Parts: sequence; C-alpha cells; structure tokens
Amino acid sequence: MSSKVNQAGLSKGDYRGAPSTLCQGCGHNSIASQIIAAAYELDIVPENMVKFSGIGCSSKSPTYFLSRSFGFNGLHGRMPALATGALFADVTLKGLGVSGDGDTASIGMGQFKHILRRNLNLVYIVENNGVYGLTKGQFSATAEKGLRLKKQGVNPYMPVDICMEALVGGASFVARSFAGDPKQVKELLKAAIAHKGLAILDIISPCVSFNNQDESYHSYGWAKDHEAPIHDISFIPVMDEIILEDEFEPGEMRDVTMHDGSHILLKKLERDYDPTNRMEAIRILDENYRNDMLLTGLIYINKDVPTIEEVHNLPETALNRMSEAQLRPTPETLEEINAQMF
Ligand SMILES: Cc1ncc(C[n+]2csc(CCOP(=O)(O)OP(=O)(O)O)c2C)c(N)n1
Ligand code: SF4
Ligand SMILES: [Mg+2]
Repeated sequence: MSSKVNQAGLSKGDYRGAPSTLCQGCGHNSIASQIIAAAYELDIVPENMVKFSGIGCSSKSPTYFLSRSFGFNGLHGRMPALATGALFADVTLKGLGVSGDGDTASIGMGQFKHILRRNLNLVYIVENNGVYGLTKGQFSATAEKGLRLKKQGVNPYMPVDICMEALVGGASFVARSFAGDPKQVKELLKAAIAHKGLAILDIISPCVSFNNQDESYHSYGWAKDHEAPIHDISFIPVMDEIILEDEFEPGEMRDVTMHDGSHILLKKLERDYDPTNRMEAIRILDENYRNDMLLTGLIYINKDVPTIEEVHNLPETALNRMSEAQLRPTPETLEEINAQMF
C-alpha cells in the first residue's frame, strides 16, 4: 500500500510515535495528533527537531509523536533549562517543548519566567488541564478560584494565566487554543514552528479523569461553550501562492509575513484585532480573565525580538559539532584572558 509523501519524502506515518498510554479522551492525545499533522504538512525533517519535556502526563506525550526526533524527558519544571542548554549548543535545531500547567505554572514558574527573556528557537506548549493529572488530580496553579473537585474540595486561590505571564515576561509569540478545536491547534502550531524565537502556546487540554465536569474551565463542555476566538487563523507555507483577494474580502484580513516568507492570515471575526499591539493584547487578556471567557487565537507576535543566537552572536555551525581544536582557545588567547583578571 503506498501512502502520500510530502516534500521531505515522508509519509504521515513517519511523524508518529509510540502508541499512547494516556487515558482515552485526554486532550493531550488530540494535541499529539495535531503536532504530527503540522510537522507532516510543513515538510519537517524530524531529525532537525528536538523534543523536550518535564514530568506529567503532558510531559510523557512527546513519546507519542515524532519518534525520529531526539527527545529529552527532564525533571519536573526544569524543561526550560534543558532546552536552553541544548538549543544554545546546537542552533541548527528547532525545539519543541511540551509541558503541563503543573510543570510550568507551579514548580516550573521560576524557569518559565526566565526562558521568556531568552527568545530561544523553541515552540513551548503548555497542555493546560488545571490539575496535576499524573499524580491524581490535585489543583494546579491554573485552576480557577472556586473550582470544586471531589477529592480536593474547593480551590481558594486566583489562577495564573499562562498567556498573561508570557506577555508581561517579554515573549515574542503568545497564543492560546483548545484541544477540542483541532484545526485551530494545527494552524497555531504551524505558525509557532515558523516563528524565529520562542513561541508560547497555551492549549486548554481537558483531563477526562480528574477535571472534566461541565462547570470546570478546563473541561470539554465549558471550553466549547465559552471559547471566544479572536480570529480565524490560516497558515500559508512559503511555497504556496497567496491569492488573498480571491478568498477573502479586502479589509477583513491581518497578514503577518514570517521571516521565512510564510504567512499567517488572520480573518477578522467580530473584533478588529491586531496581534502586533502588545498593550491591546494585555488589555484583551485581562478583559477575558475578568469575564470568564476563553480567548483563543494568536494573541501576540513580535518578529523583531533578537533570538538568543543573535544576542550572543553564535556561529552558524553548532557548538556541539565543532572540533576540539576549534573550541579550545589558543595559549595566547588564554594568556590574554588571564592577564585581564589581574
Ligand atoms: C520535583 C518533583 N516534585 C513533584 C513531582 C511529582 N509530580 C509528578 S507529575 C506532577 C504534576 C504534573 O502536572 P502537570 O504538569 O499539570 O501535568 P499533567 O499530568 O496534568 O499533564 C507532580 C507534582 C515530581 N515528579 N518531581
Ligand atoms: S489522568 Fe488526565 S491528564 Fe493524565 S492521561 Fe488521564 S486524562 Fe490525561
Ligand atoms: Mg496538568
């Protein structure tokens, strides 16, 4: 049986991973399927991607996609440090990090705030279910105030908003989606992969075992009823011709051209939203937080933030592929450095 291959000469099967051991219906499984679809449609060579995660059901999920990409499963909350070291050492790779709301917003918050400052070439997905799924459903820092869970009681604390933290921390790409909206997840993933720098993708991903009653903000029922997309999003790869006028009415689009020449097309819904306006992004997130709405879409993008390689003027050849002779300073350079110490 022949299956269709993409421009990298690969079939969709080449992007899959091991069979999932997560609960049936878990939002994390839907996200894994969209990662497979996005990578296939973008003709990515899996060996040019590297996967990172912390600990949690979400952090297990890189095993279930892109089995040909190298993967690191780190410690709980420490994925950002792992990704920073690896991507600093090899600037030729695109990073794909998968974390959970516990992994990122509880134990990992300190690391999260610092990765935002560094603009690594990394897609950072938070599979956000409002609970610690793997350890049997304790409240995470993103659980809404007043949430009642059978074994936990009532959550007395205000939630952390991942997108707001990302925005105020200086992230150059911030988006939110919902695992039950696969088309939007896929288009945002493609845009995040094309972004040169750190792309934060907060995806509401219901935990069907511990947090899926309809009144919970991280359930399928609530998210379906309260999702407020700020636009319809389409990603147009660099090789495809763009004929805007034929598909959309003039004036209804926001067209963001990426560094590689690909395009993100945002079709206006009820509001005229400009994702390049940071203050408007903060305002709309705050409004959504206070009005109990789940704002989804590309919330913010800034293509002009220098990446970590630009800040440190790293060579195009990855540090980890240089020979010892290239990396070792000459005796004269060492002497110069030593002389500066006195
Ligand atoms: C340092 C450390 N503290 C606590 C734990 C226990 N632990 C494992 S997973 C987890 C929470 C996972 O929650 P989240 O990141 O939201 O992932 P989910 O399972 O919900 O996808 C905790 C507290 C651990 N593994 N390591
Ligand atoms: S416990 Fe929850 S988060 Fe973990 S696999 Fe099951 S549904 Fe998913
Ligand atoms: Mg969780």
